[in-house]
Amino acid sequence: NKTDIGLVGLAVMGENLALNMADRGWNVSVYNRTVPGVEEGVVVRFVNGRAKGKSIEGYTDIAEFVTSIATPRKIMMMVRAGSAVDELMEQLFPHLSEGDILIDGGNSNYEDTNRRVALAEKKGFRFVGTGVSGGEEGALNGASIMPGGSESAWPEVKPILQSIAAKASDGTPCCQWIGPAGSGHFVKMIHNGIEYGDMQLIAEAYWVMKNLLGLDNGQMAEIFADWNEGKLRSYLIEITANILRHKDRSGGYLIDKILDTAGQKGTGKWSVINAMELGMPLGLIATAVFERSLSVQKGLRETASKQFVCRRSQAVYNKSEMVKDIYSALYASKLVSYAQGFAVLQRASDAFAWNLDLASIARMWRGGCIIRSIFLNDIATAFEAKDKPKHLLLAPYFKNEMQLLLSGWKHLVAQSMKEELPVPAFSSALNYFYSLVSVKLPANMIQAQRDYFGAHAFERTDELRGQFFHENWTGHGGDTKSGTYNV
Ligand code: NBP
Repeated sequence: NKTDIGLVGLAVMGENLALNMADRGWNVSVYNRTVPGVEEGVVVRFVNGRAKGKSIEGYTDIAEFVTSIATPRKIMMMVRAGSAVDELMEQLFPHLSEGDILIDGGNSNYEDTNRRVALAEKKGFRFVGTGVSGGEEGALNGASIMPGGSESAWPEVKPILQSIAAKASDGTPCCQWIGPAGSGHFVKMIHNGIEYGDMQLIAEAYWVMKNLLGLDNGQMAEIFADWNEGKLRSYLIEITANILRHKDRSGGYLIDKILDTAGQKGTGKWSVINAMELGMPLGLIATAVFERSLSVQKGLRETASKQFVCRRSQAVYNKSEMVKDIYSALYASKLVSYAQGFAVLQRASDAFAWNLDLASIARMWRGGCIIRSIFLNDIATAFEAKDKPKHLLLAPYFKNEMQLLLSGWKHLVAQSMKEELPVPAFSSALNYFYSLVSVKLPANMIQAQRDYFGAHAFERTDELRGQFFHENWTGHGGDTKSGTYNV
């Protein structure tokens, strides 16, 4: 009797995914490399521990593991992203049969996945690179799963992957086919980038409440809990309220004792690098990544804070008015962030011929993952409209929302700046918005400067587009233009 699926890598994600699969009725073979000298390996511990009594078979020999799975085999790899995946693939290849399917569920770089899909297919196998979001809890009870790669593998892996995925409120599984090559991992990367943005925005909302309104943790928790009943309803807003209420075992609130230096594991940075490669603005996520980097320079901030003392006025603000403005800033900036993120997905889809379905992606993120929220429904609806919006903020519903939010948003940013309180993501979003809706920008000056010092040439407003002119600005420059290519 062969099993339905194999799973390699019994760390936190692998263990919980295996248990989730078994709970949905699948027979699972599990394998983890054995560290020499360790008497009781990870596999033995798992099979005799959390997996006891479940339809999970443990293997410490890779050949036996592969043989135990029904063909065409489906083998999910949940190992550390990077070279571990390549090493593992090389170890698996000699034991596979034609048509077998390798599934990489780790946070792999999409370019690695592009390469691995091609490599596996060349050898007669199939490869699925899938983002899995939702952490430990999602892995066990339902994650958001974003598979892409060898398309013929989808009907084979679909029943298993959809069964272990979260279900949105309307019952649809948060797992649909994304597209070819590394598209699944690209989408997961942008998901994580948006997560960075959402977290920075919530942190700024908290910071204004605390520093300009002087609210205590309990009062702030109530505001976030209240927002969680409205349009901002989302997992991250919900846990923010819980975090603010959480007491420390030594008394007081834990949040007040946590050092203000934020870590990062790279997917935010990758999102920004890839947006830059595609020539697309992703300023809000970039700001969120850079703010984490600045937060880590704690010693420098301590020194600087002694030399430049930010002055707060003694103004007493109307609480309900300012909370409304903070809400507007948070919601509007979040819309900007999602608009930027989805625009990057669209550009990647065009550039790599992935044919991404943005509405389907928005729906997939409604459950299981860290950025799950109800407003993803509105995003999906906007992308499904017959007249596809050129940009998310131009969809009729969001255009209307932005018009309602703008006044409170700009007021809050202006007030925070006057009070010398940093709100970098709120203001980055606002500046992006103003630039977006400006028919003219000062880029004419940049083109003039580029032409002045480097003969990069410019287009003229009074000539046909596509013709490039070079000016002899100083009277002693030559007529030779530089190439007019853009990177
Ligand atoms: P880790 O990312 O810590 O990976 C540990 C697993 O990789 C262990 O099973 C380890 O085996 C195995 N491994 C390593 Br390291 N090198 C290997 C190699 N050369 N060959 C075979 N196996 C190797 O575990 P995780 O946190 O469960 O994450 C797994 C994947 O899922 C990662 O890509 C991660 O980015 C992604 N992810 C994690 C989360 C999360 O919340 N943690 C969420 C979503 C996605 P060993 O036991 O012998 O060392």
